[in-house]
Amino acid sequence: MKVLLTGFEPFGDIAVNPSQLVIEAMAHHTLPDMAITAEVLPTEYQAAGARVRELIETISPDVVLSIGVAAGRKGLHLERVALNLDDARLPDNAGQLCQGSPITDDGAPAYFSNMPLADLKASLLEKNVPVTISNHAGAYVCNHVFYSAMHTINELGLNTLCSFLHIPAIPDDYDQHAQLALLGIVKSVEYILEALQERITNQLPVAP
Ligand code: PCA
Repeated sequence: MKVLLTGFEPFGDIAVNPSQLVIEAMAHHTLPDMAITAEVLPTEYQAAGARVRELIETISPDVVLSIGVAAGRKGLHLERVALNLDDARLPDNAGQLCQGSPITDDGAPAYFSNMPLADLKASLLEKNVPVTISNHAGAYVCNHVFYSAMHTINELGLNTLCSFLHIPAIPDDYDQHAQLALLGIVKSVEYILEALQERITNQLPVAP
């Protein structure tokens, strides 16, 4: 199973982006029968959107899971909906401020994740991972990357399963408590990939 994982660089008040740390950890992971590409994206609408598209075109992955931090949220959030919308009070790291602009003129207003989110949620809860399904990934760079990935998959007619995972913020000093929490998030990403691999290998339904 070919897997593309992405995270993000720090931005705004987020001095340490836990999604970057997850990606750095996953880049050194080997999981049986999985080829994992793990890359940290710039927190910039255009550059991040273009890069995820390029990675999908090059790798043709079976699974794309992009990861970003959502300050204020607790537990893991599997995102269901990507909107064709850039809209945030905060400029991106390139200084681009987007308020109410479409991501593309030739795409659907929204894409639904094509991952079996309810099944993933159930298997994570079985393992005591606090997780919920979210219907709104925001309209900042995370949503932009999720939308760009779904749009690319649709345009290229790929069977790639794709969703976005929002994870909680960690303290700026990145203490030992945060380090332990981060290990839990890395383990949870492994659980997600293993659950998807099982479904794909055994040809179980993967519809949402
Ligand atoms: N979180 C932001 C962008 C980068 C990240 O990690 C978001 O939720 O849009």
